[in-house]
Amino acid sequence: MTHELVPSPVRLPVRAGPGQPEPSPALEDLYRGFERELLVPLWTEIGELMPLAPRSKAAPHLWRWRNLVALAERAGQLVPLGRGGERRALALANPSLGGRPFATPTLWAAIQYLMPGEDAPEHRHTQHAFRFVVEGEGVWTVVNGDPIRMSRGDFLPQAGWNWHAHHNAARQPMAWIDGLDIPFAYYTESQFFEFGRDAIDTVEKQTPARSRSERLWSHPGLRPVAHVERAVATPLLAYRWADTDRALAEQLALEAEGCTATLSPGHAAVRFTNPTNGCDALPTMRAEMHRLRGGAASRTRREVGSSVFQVFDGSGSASVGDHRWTVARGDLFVVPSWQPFSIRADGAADGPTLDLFRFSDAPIFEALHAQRAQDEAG
Ligand code: GTQ
Ligand code: FE2
Repeated sequence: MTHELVPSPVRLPVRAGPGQPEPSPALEDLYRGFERELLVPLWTEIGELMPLAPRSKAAPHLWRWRNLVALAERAGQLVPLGRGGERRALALANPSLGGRPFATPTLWAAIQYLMPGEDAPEHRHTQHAFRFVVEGEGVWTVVNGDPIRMSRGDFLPQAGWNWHAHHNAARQPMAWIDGLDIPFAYYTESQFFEFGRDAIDTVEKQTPARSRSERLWSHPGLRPVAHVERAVATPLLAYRWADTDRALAEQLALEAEGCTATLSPGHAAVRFTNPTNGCDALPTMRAEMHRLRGGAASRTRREVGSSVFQVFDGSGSASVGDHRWTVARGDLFVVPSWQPFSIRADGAADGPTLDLFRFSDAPIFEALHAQRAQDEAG
């Protein structure tokens, strides 16, 4: 390991500004003294360190699903899967985060790919994770020995430190997206990792339609009385598309009947929550499904913290900061902290909806009482 022993030079003021000293040979000498002693004065850095509002280092960016799938398919042919590499996962690398595999300063988003019959080996880590499926089926993710079917539209949380492996029981490959708090754990230096068994049990290669977790926890409003403790992460390991779809459809129908408010006209959304406490399913990540009626637009909003969106169905446009893209099924885009964003669905009210999966780091900022949001005009 090499240590950088040369301090970065203290910025000499070109001219004195508000709260800045007059340049002089004596001042220059003082600044060289700071450098030798590894000191940096606040007055040269304060604008960058304490801006009036968040100025994200991340950039808004869009990744096209068809391009990701094509590369994942190639990786499936060329890159073997096994111990050490652990997963055939391709992470979205934000163009403004120095080439690191980070979608935002806190969030990892990757496309993962399994060939027919393949197993991703068992491991566990403190980073929280989930899978979201935009297309395909045939893979079971095995969490603490419980095989969980993965199908289109399903949200599958895997809280930190649970053993997990993935098994493709089908004759065709499958791709999905992973969301993890890897960058957050990286910057806060809080990661632990353990390898599991090299091969998962044949029992765990079973392919039940319903997992043990769902049989116990997937009954709305009903909680097993033997399990009344609050759990920091959800014990329900699969949130099925049929339920999410119905919740969104009914929300829009009730809005049309004048019986409920939505986020804005024609914009319904549901959040995936932990049935033991009503909070977010995972301690560090919020996950939601949004539905916009044809022609409807979300409000324009800025929020502390960052988000990743994936279009689940339909088409429309997304606007983030000064970027604007047309989006279609599978496309992914990131919203950096405090950048204004909005979404609009193509078509007319009686046409198809625009459905978007969204995840964010909001629970971190809410826990720290650092969350802020602002609605913008237009
Ligand atoms: O599937 O266990 O995209 O551990 C990154 C790290 C997926 C996984 C990722 C992981 C996994
Ligand atoms: Fe993992």
